[in-house]
Amino acid sequence: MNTQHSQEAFIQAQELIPGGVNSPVRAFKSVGGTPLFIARGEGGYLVDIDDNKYVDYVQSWGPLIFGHRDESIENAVIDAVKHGLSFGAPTLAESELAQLIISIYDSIEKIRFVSSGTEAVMSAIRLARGFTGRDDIVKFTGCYHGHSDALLVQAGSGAATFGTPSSPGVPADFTKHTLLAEYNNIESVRQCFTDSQGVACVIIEPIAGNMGLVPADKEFLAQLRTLCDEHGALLIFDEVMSGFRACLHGAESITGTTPDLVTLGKVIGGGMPVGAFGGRRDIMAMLSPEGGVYQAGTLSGNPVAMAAGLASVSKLRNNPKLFGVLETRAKRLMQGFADAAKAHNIGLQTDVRGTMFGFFFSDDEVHNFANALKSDTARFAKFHAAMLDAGFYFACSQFETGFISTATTDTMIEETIAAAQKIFAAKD
Ligand code: KE4
Repeated sequence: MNTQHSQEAFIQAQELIPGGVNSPVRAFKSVGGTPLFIARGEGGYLVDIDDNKYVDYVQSWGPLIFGHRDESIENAVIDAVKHGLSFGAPTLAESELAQLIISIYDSIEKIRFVSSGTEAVMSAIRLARGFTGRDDIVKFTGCYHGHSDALLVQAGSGAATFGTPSSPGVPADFTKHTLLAEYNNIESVRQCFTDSQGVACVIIEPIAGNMGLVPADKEFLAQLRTLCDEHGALLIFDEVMSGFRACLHGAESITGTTPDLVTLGKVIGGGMPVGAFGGRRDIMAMLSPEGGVYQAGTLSGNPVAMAAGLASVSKLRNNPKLFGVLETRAKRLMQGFADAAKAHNIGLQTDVRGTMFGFFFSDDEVHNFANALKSDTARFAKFHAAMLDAGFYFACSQFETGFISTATTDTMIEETIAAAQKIFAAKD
């Protein structure tokens, strides 16, 4: 692929924007090469500014379950724009989208909209702390919940469960109430409860997508629920990525474990900036202006974003069979990759949950972040570059998840598998 214009654009962008990007993962740092500057989306395709076309398996990191320029979402946005962009006052669209999501998620009795997943999680944690009157929170290594200070933590020294900042600029004081446990390891969670003076909440991606795709074991989530109940802590499912991507009615509907709060984003905005957090009525009642836990946002519930979200989520609710159809396509893609890798003695672990798929270059199964870190990221980087050159756009990090949209056709999937077969066959 000739990517001359992207290369030039990236040089210029780096003079203007740190790293040339407005979100770090986009810079291709973990896979190498130059990020593509995108000119437009067309259904299941991205087109870059050099007019190269790619089958898009990133879909803006999840939101675009109907692909690019979905007609109903586009018309809803255009219609909303004609009534004004923003009012800073209640609109019917906010109540409509709230009612729609509440009707789909059994665990959500009330919901608050914000403008990003980070905001949703940050607010949900403040709410959990306000509701329980406790300060400590438990998260899992490998799970990403946005970039609010308390969640930018890494494992402390030795066996300590208390986290230390994973980023400069985060004071140690801001992470001293964050404890780290190991995904799918209930003993590590028990240890956090033992070490803590009082846990306000446990937050988890029930279907983790930020260490690659690593779903939590059903039994583990059930044990998590029991542990939270024993200690009076809240259980928060961060479904910003998996919400309306793994299934229609939330991870609770396929795992059998019900959270106290859920955070959402991505698909519920249809490609526009929307995040949300919701859950039990008694907990949500603590939120300002009903209760004392403060949270606010100028563009929260923006009517244009609500229109896009309504169009997107309504179509999913009206086509519940869609997840089964897209999961079949995702499974075909992963089976094709697995068969091709096996034929060339390449260790590959694959997994699918609804429209989400993931693969690790590893001989061993991946059940937590430590396992994921052992995968061959150098081989992933080579694979990513070769697939890009062949016209297939995958997430530019081993520790991300791929997505199938309604615009990802069977033909595209077969072409993708054929490209992978060629790449695996090529000698390193
Ligand atoms: P945002 O603030 O990026 O809207 O959402 C943060 C967030 C919260 N929780 C989960 C489970 C998430 O996956 C995310 C954001 N996901 C990443 C992709 N892994 C967004 C891409 C990016 O950071 O540019």
